[in-house]
Order: sequence, then C-alpha cells, then structure tokens
Amino acid sequence: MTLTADQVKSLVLSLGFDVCGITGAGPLPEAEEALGLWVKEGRHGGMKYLEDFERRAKRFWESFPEAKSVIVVGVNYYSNAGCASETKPVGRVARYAWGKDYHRVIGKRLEEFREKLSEAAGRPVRAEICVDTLPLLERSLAEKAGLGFIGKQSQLLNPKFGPWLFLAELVTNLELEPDIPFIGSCGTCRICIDQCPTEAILPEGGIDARRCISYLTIEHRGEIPEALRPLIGDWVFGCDICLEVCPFTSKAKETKWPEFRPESGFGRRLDLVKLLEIPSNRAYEREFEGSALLRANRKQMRRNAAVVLANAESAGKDFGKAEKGRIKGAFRTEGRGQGRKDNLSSLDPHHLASLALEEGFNSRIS
Ligand code: B12
Ligand code: SF4
Ligand code: SF4
Repeated sequence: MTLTADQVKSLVLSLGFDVCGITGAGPLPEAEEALGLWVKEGRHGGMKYLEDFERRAKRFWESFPEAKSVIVVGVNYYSNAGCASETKPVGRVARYAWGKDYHRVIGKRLEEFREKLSEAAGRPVRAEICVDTLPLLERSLAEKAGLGFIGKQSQLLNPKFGPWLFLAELVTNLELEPDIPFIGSCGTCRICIDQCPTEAILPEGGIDARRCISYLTIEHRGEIPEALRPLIGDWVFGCDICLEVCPFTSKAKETKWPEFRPESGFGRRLDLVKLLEIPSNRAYEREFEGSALLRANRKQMRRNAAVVLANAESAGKDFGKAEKGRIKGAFRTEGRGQGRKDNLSSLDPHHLASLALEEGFNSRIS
C-alpha cells in the first residue's frame, strides 16, 4: 500500500506527538555552511563533535542512499507546575531536564512509530531514528518541514507551542509529499538579545556558545571563566531565559507528556547540599539515571553548584550555620580537598569556587 503524507501525519499524531512536518531527505548545504562558519569563528567552544559535522552528515547520507523523506516531529515539553519557595540552597534547572531524559522517551515512542509505519505500509520500511543522535541540523529541518522559523535566540519558534518543542526525526525510504518551508521572522524584536545575562546572543541572531549559560553549565568541561560566573546567577543546569522572555512563549501550553512534568524527574530545582554530598561518581550516575541531568558529570555539577552558591552568598543570602557546615564538609571531604585545614568563616565566593575547581579542573583563582 502506498502511504500518503496525511496518513503518516495522522499516525504520528495518534502516538501523542504534538506536531509533525515532512521534508525531503539529503544534506542542507546552506545550513551546513552556516554551521561551518560558526565553528570557524570558534563559537562552538569545546563542542568538538560539531567540528566534523559536514563529514559525518555526508557519511550518513551515503550510508542511506535510498532515503527519500525526513519526518520531523515536535514534542511540547512546557510545564508551568508551581513550586514552593525555598530557603535551603537550590539551583535552577532548565525546563527540558525537569522530567525524564527526552532522548530515551522520544526515542522509544519513535520506535513504536517505526513499527506502525511498516505495518501500515504492508512491507518493511527503512527508517532511521534521530533524537540528537544523527548528524542532522534539527532546527533547520523543522523549518524546512514547515514547523516554524528559527528565532534570533536560535530556537525553532512554532506558532502553536512557541519555543518549547523537542525536535526529533525519522529518516525514511518512503516517498512522501513534503510540506512547504515555514517563512517567518522576529522582525524588529530583540528582547532575547537584551535579556540574555551573558550577552551570548549575536546582534544578527544565533549565539556564541562560549558565553551561553546552557553551554557553560552542561557542555563545558573546564573552569567557568571568572567574569561569567556572577552572570550565571542560580542556574545549576542549563538556562531558559531567552525562551521565557520570547513573546512566542505566550503560545505555550501545558505538556500532555507526563514524562516531562517535574514530578517525573528531579523538577525545577536541585538541592545543592544533597548534590554536593553525593559521595562518588558511581553514586552520582545512579542518582540521575534516566535524567537528562546526566549530560553533565559530577565534577561539572559540583563546579556549577559552587558557582551558584557563591552567587547566592554575594547576593546576601544566608543559609544558616547548619547548611553552611554541610557545604564546607562536602568540599573538604573530596579529592585533593580531603583533610583540608580550612576554617571558612563564610562561603566566600572565590574560595568556594576554588575548592570546587581544585577538585579536578586544576585551576587557581587569585
Ligand atoms: C549544539 C547544541 C546546543 C549548544 C549550542 C546551541 C546553538 N544555539 O547552536 C548549546 C549547548 C548552547 C545548546 C543550548 C540549548 N539547546 Co541545544 N542543541 C544543540 C544541537 C545538538 C546542535 C545545534 C547546532 O547545530 N548548532 C550550531 C549553530 C550553527 O546553529 P545556529 O546558530 O542556530 O544556526 C543554525 C540555523 O540558525 C541555521 N542558519 C543559521 N544561519 C543561517 C544562514 C543560512 C543562509 C541558512 C540557510 C541557515 C542558517 O542553520 C544553522 C544550522 O542548523 C541541537 C540538536 C541538533 N542536532 O540539531 C540541540 C537543540 C538545538 N537544542 C535544543 C534545546 C532545547 C536547547 C536549550 C533550550 C536547552 C536549555 N534550556 O538549556 C538551550 C538553548 C540555548 C540557545 N539559545 O540556543 C533543542 C531546540 C528545540 C527547538 N525548539 O529549537 C535542539 C534541537 C535539541 C532537540 N532535539 O530538541 N544547544
Ligand atoms: S540560554 Fe541563557 S545564556 Fe544562553 S543565549 Fe539564552 S539567555 Fe543567553
Ligand atoms: S525574543 Fe524576540 S527576537 Fe528573540 S527569538 Fe523571540 S521573537 Fe525573536
């Protein structure tokens, strides 16, 4: 049976995906060139895997010469579940990591879709699943598949859900009628550029990852440049500011995927003392199993926690004697800090950050 694009989209939506668009298979030379220039300017920071993107993309398309269509799906992960105000030391987590790891959840649902696709076609269909896992430029593909346009903060802005969609794809040998690319623009708006605390968004749109809090707290392995630390505020994992302030967020709706609601994971804030008291890398991996938080390792999280605590202290927050004692204890018992004779009278920002950094980033702060 020959499947039509409309039949495929109905199947996708029946599986709970929120939006679906279709575009032709094959490389995206203009977008890849834009990525190449961005990398050449060093804006990718330490994300080495973006350096040979074009070669990997070429190899992928060569390995799948019969690919005809890319089915792009979007999953609304927005949740506005409230939470009580906290007096204990906490760090904010970007919304995409509140619930379960989206790679796993969406990957599983796409496997189901792949099976159903073959059933509906009455023959085995070749289909490769991508949730950040193949060398595909997902936002550019989504734009081409008519799902929205790329805003200045570089997120895909969807007319129904705003910037709060996860993107994923199924590359298939089915020949399906493609959608018309979405045409849209931010116009003269520059709210995200003005509101980004680290000035990471470029005037012409796109970001310099080296300044982006999301990059610094999740992808970056070394120390966080001193000048940027105070600007990180209370973000311990990722950052949502340029999505929150975007006028397209007025379109946001509560997710219908329970997996992405805060109660399915670690929620919107992490208890920093509990985080610091996790005794080993293995215990850390066990604790965050199944969460996107695991993208940052324990060393990175301890560094982030130190920066957030230092910022809170600078802002005049007093956590009380007991919590302070636990924080200092958590740093003292770790690695090179073991057995330290420190007698910290406060959570001095520089001292605290240096304790965390000494644990493995081998950096000195004057
Ligand atoms: C690397 C990466 C990051 C990096 C760099 C982000 C970035 N802006 O590029 C860091 C770690 C900072 C990051 C952060 C976040 N990320 Co991220 N990230 C990616 C990843 C893996 C690759 C993105 C990439 O290629 N960047 C390279 C640069 C060059 O992209 P760019 O500047 O936007 O340019 C592109 C387009 O604008 C366009 N373009 C630009 N100029 C031109 C010119 C021409 C002529 C043309 C034709 C096209 C074109 O083409 C370029 C390539 O696609 C994608 C998944 C994927 N495989 O696509 C997820 C992805 C983009 N991230 C995602 C998310 C959710 C986030 C965060 C919101 C998470 C958080 N809350 O902390 C933040 C948002 C920060 C921000 N403002 O971008 C989602 C975005 C979903 C959406 N609706 O858009 C994706 C798609 C993951 C997913 N599967 O859902 N991310
Ligand atoms: S995620 Fe945060 S730091 Fe990164 S560009 Fe957006 S507002 Fe700026
Ligand atoms: S805040 Fe304004 S400029 Fe930034 S992405 Fe949204 S619409 Fe575009």
